[in-house]
Amino acid sequence: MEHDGAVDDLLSQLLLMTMEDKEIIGINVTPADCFLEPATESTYKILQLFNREDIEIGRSDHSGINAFPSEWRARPEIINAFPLLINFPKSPNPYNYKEASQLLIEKVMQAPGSVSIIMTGPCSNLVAAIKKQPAIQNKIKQVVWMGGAFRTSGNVQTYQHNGTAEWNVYWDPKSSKEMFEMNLPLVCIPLDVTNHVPVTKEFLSKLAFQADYRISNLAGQFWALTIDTIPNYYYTYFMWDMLATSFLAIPHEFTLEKVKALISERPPNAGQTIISDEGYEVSVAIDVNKNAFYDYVLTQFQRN
Ligand code: AGV
Ligand code: CA
Repeated sequence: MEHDGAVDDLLSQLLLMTMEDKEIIGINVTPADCFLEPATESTYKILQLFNREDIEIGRSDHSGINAFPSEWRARPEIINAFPLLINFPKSPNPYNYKEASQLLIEKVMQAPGSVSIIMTGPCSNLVAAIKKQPAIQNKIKQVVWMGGAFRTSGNVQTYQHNGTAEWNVYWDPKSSKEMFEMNLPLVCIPLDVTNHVPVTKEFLSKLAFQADYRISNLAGQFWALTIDTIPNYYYTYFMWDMLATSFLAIPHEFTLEKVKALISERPPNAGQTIISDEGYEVSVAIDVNKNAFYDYVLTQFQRN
C-alpha cells in the first residue's frame, strides 16, 4: 500500500487490514496530505491494533511539487490521541525506516508471485522505484490508484489553477505524467466515480449502530473528524481512498472503461488527466454499485 496519511488513507489501511485473503507486504507513507512523523505513527498504531507490527513501513522523502494545505496535513496528530490508539507505543523513528522506493523494490522483488499496489496518495514512490529497478514492472499485477478527474471537475482550488485537477495528481504532476507513459496495468478510481460516494450522515449513523465492534467505533471517530468539511459544497468529504481500496475486494461492483489519457504538467491545468487520442491506455472506473460498496465497508468493520 502507498498512502499519504489523510483520514481516509488511514481508514483505507484499516479496511485493507480486514481483508483476510490479502497479504499485505509493505506500507509506504508519503508526506503529501499529511506530515510524515505523526502519519507514520498512526500507520504503526493501526498495525498494532491488528498485531501486525511485522509489516514494514517505508518513508517517502518526496516533498511534492504542489503542497497540500497544512490544515489538512495535521489530522493524524488528533488520531494518535484517540483512546483506542493513544497507549500503543510510538512508532520507531521514521528516519530509520527504509526509503519508500527502496522498500517497494525489495518487497516486490522478494514476493513469490505478482503484486497489486493500492495507491491512495501520489504516485511518486512507484515511479521512482520503476526508474531505479525496471524489473519490478513485470511483477506488478495491477496498480489501483485513487487519482484523476476525467470527465468531471477537479478538486484543486488554488492560485495558478483552473480547477481541472485532482489533488493526488496535482501534488506531483511530473511523476503522474511519467507513470501514465509507463503503460502499467493501471486502474484509476477518479473523482468521476468517487463523487458518487460521499461520506453521508446516514452511513455514519449505520456505523454508529454497530459501534460495539471496536473497529466500527474507531472508524466512526475517524470520520467524525471530517464532518466539519461536509456543509460546504466544495469541501464535501468523499469515500475517495476507501472506494479505491474496496476495488481490491469487490471489483465486480465497478464499471470500468478503457480510455487513452495524458497528464498536463503546467499551469493553468497542472495535474489534469486529459482524455486524448495521443494519450496512454488506462482503465478508469466510471460507476460503482453504491449500496454494495457501503454495505461492504459496514460488514468489514464489524470486527474487534
Ligand atoms: O483528492 C482526494 C485525495 C484522496 O486521496 N485527498 C484526500 C483523499 O485522501 C486530497 C483531498 C481532496 N479534498 C480534501 C483532501 C479535503 N477536503 N481534505 C483533505 N484532503
Ligand atoms: Ca489520500
